[in-house]
Amino acid sequence: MTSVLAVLVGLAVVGLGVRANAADDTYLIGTGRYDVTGPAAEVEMMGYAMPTQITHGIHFRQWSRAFIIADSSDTSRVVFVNVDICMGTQILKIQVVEKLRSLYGDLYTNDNVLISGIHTHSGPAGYFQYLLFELMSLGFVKESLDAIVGGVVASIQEAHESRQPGKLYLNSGLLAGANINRSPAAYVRNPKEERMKYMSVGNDTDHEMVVLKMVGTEGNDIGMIDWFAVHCTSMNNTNSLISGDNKGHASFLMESAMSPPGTLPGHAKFVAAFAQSNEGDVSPNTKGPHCLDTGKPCDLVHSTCNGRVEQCVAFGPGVDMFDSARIIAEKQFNMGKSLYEDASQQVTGPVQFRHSFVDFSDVAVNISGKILHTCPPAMGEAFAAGTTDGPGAFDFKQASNTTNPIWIAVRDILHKPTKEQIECQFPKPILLDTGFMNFPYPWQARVLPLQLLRIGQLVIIGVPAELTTMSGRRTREAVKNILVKYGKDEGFGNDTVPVIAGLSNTYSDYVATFEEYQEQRYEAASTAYGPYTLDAYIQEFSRLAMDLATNKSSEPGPDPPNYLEKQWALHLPVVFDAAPLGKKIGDVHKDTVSSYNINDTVEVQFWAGNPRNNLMTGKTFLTVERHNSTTDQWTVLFTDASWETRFAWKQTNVLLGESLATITWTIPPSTSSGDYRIQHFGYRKRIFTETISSYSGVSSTFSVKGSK
Ligand SMILES: *[C@@H]1O[C@H](CO)[C@@H](O)[C@H](O)[C@H]1NC(C)=O
Ligand SMILES: *[C@@H]1O[C@H](CO)[C@@H](O)[C@H](O)[C@H]1NC(C)=O
Ligand SMILES: *[C@@H]1O[C@H](CO)[C@@H](O)[C@H](O)[C@H]1NC(C)=O
Ligand SMILES: *[C@@H]1O[C@H](CO)[C@@H](O)[C@H](O)[C@H]1NC(C)=O
Ligand SMILES: *[C@@H]1O[C@H](CO)[C@@H](O)[C@H](O)[C@H]1NC(C)=O
Ligand SMILES: *[C@@H]1O[C@H](CO)[C@@H](O)[C@H](O)[C@H]1NC(C)=O
Ligand SMILES: *[C@@H]1O[C@H](CO)[C@@H](O)[C@H](O)[C@H]1NC(C)=O
Ligand SMILES: CC(=O)N[C@H]1CO[C@H](CO)[C@@H](O)[C@@H]1O
Repeated sequence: MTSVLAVLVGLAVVGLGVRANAADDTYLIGTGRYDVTGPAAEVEMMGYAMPTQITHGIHFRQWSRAFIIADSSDTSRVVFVNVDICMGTQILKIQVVEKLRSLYGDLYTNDNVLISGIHTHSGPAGYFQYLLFELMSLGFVKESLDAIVGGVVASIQEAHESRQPGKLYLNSGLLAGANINRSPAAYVRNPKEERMKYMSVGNDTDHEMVVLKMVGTEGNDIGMIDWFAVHCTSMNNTNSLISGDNKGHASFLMESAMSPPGTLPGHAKFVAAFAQSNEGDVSPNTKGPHCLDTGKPCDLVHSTCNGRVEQCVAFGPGVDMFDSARIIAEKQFNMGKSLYEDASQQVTGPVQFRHSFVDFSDVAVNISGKILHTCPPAMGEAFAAGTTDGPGAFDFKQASNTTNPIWIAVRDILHKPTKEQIECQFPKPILLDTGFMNFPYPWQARVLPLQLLRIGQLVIIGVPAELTTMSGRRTREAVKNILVKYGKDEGFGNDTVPVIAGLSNTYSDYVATFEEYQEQRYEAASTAYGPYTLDAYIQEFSRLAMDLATNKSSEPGPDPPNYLEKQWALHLPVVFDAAPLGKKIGDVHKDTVSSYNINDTVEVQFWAGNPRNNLMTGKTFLTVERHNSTTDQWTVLFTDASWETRFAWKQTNVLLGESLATITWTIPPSTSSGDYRIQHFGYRKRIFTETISSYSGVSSTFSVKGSK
């Protein structure tokens, strides 16, 4: 009797253990991080399309964080790359894959590498090949693209070199108070029954955060990826210092927390990515929109004050934008860290991937037997109205059809939409018929990449756009349903965890639901391929999911074009740098005072060279150093990648090539008493010879009355 029971129990254990056998729950895990910070001067920032928002220095550096995960037998691998930039782009992906091919043959390809942007609106622009996204940056900016390509590839190389056996765990939880919906008037158009399903998980935004924890076989911490939907628009359109915004800072906070005290930013062994998800209609500015002039709430439908958008701005929870970015970062970090610590759902099962290119200008979408079509891309009027995170200008409003004759005339000069296009995009009032604008090269993409990465029960859905909250929910649900229903043989069960990796591989603006599209707020006006864009995504992702579930390879689809050779780049190079008579570049212009206390801000100004002469990739434009009296040496405590420092650059005399670098350091409460100094490093370009050479400068030594 006992022996029969024992056998039965034994069988049951074996049965339960099928998916958790030794071969199936160990992975080869590699992590890497590299600097991608672009030109810190004179380049438009990507995101707000605000002509005056031009880089003038660095608050903290931008990084690429790469994760390679292979099955234990190393037969199949996927690469997830999270980059502190506004979005992944087609030309970026093309160049990264080309470089990887030359380094590793066909180990890393277009199909198993996913590049997702965090959506910071405070990084240099120009890393695109479609003109719509290059208008404000005066075309293509090679310096921006090269910095990102180089950093992404280097982070993948580091991950490749660091691969080690380890285990993966999943966890998820709800984070309230870190995001709000910025188009609630569109959200409420979704069916009531559907909205009721999500009342307890955030209502009109997703509160759910998903964490993938990576540990070595000895239980040593390796890294994590955290997905949470919130725009990186805590820093607003008046900011000119490069910044990873709330997600970039959350990554730094997690990496610091997992490292010995004093580890400089970018030097932690632990790699933590805070990645973007379905944040299309999701703002971090939790105080909501108000009129700047009266302080009253804006009009809900149009986001206007007295009929215009300029004064309607949403504010974050902090006293200023830096403080708001910090608070939203800390909320994500605290939640992410506790999910990491408590993660117990072990990841088991194969590593797989599927990828298809799809021509979105005409997808036949089968909606319960009725065949409907997506359209060539076009942007609606509300695209020009902007959002409450960064309003537009002129007389554009969200949710409106003003058909102002002046704009109609401008539009028709660029391209007059055909009757078919107007009907296809209806009710979107077309402002830019981008799908037909090809001068000097296309304004918007037609061919889009769709990608699934599978790591055991985790399925990462790589979307080349910004999905609204409800669009993301529908996409996740569709993919999961197919995998669970048809994928038993491939090991998919009810525990399948689908996550949206937003802004991946290519940028194609927004995706609103069909119902939200009717409201024509900003996200709908920017849903480029018409009212059935989301349905097309769901259909095509369902196809990839079906391929995954049934062990079929996926249709590769049409290759995207490469327009690198055609790019217009009107952005001017650095002319030359000089210091005023009697001064050298690197000399102090305004020095520090002799002593400071905790919370004071130290400020020093140097005669400087243009930061574009050398991006100081992997290095720094500044150091804050403490004197060690035992060794008589200086220890670097902060760099330009630190939250506590700011490096601001300003041209003071254009004709004479003179400029100043202002470095500030806000002394944090943990600082020890002692003698300190600040150094500045850079490169200057000489007149006539155009040679570029390095220089440095140092402040006077000052004392800090610290807490230790
Ligand atoms: C849910 O969101 C809608 C707006 O999208 C709002 O009107 C409603 O008050 C919210 N309900 C709750 C319970 O928060
Ligand atoms: C941006 O934030 C600053 C505070 O840091 C605030 O003074 C300014 O009004 C904000 N501007 C916009 C357009 O949001
Ligand atoms: C459309 O989908 C229905 C099922 O909803 C199917 O019966 C029909 O064959 C499909 N039509 C086409 C043209 O694929
Ligand atoms: C916008 O208004 C014009 C004139 O009233 C009308 O003809 C057109 O159909 C409207 N367009 C949309 C997309 O509603
Ligand atoms: C999976 O979920 C479905 C629907 O909730 C349920 O009917 C089914 O019993 C579940 N299967 C398992 C193995 O838990
Ligand atoms: C420094 O500022 C922090 C945050 O505002 C405050 O809590 C702390 O008391 C201040 N410390 C000193 C020594 O002023
Ligand atoms: C000074 O350097 C020595 C030798 O590296 C080290 O042991 C000591 O901790 C340092 N002191 C401070 C205050 O950092
Ligand atoms: C297309 C595809 O994924 N084929 C896989 C089907 O399953 C076998 C056995 O696991 C794999 O070797 C194939 O690669």
